Amino acid sequence: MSKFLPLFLEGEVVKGFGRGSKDLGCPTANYPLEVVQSLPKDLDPGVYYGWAQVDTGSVHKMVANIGWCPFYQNKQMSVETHIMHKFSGDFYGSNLKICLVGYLRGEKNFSSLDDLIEAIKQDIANAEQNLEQPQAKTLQTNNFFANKPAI
Ligand code: ADP
Ligand code: RBF
Ligand code: MG
Repeated sequence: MSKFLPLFLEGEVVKGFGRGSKDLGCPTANYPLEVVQSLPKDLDPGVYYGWAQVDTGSVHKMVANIGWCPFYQNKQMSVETHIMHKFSGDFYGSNLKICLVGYLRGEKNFSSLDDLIEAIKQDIANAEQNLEQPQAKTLQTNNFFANKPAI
């Protein structure tokens, strides 16, 4: 199931579906299609936890949803990352690096928006816990997140 983990991804933060995830208290930074298309073909869709870095900032905990969002029946697969950090504003156009560390669950359909929000809250709590494990923590300081000088 998790033979591809840890998986490192990088790309620009683009506009998503604008469904107001932010209003739900859970903004998600979306990747462009080219990043989605670069994923291993048989990576399981679902909810992952891991680490995220905006440009050359600090490396924060994150949860990422990879898939078609059955609740919204998207036609195109998406990769969206909620970073567990309070930012002072939007960062569209910035570079986002993420490391997928572990898998939480498959994507589900929900009968109400409240149930979806409740599930996301639980994902965040599970991610918080799992990322405290020493094995997960070593990835926070992986060289992938180092600020390498431009050549
Ligand atoms: P969109 O549909 O354009 O993705 P969202 O409501 O999902 O809109 O909001 C995502 C945007 O919010 C991100 O692209 C980013 O600029 C901003 N943002 C602010 N704080 C966060 C955060 N903690 N995690 C993810 N994105 C954040
Ligand atoms: N969408 C779904 O349809 N089913 C899910 O199980 C699901 N899980 C999610 C888990 C997390 C941690 C996040 C950040 C998003 C998830 N979404 C899911 C995507 C959600 O529909 C999307 O972020 C919406 O734009 C929220 O309004
Ligand atoms: Mg989004």
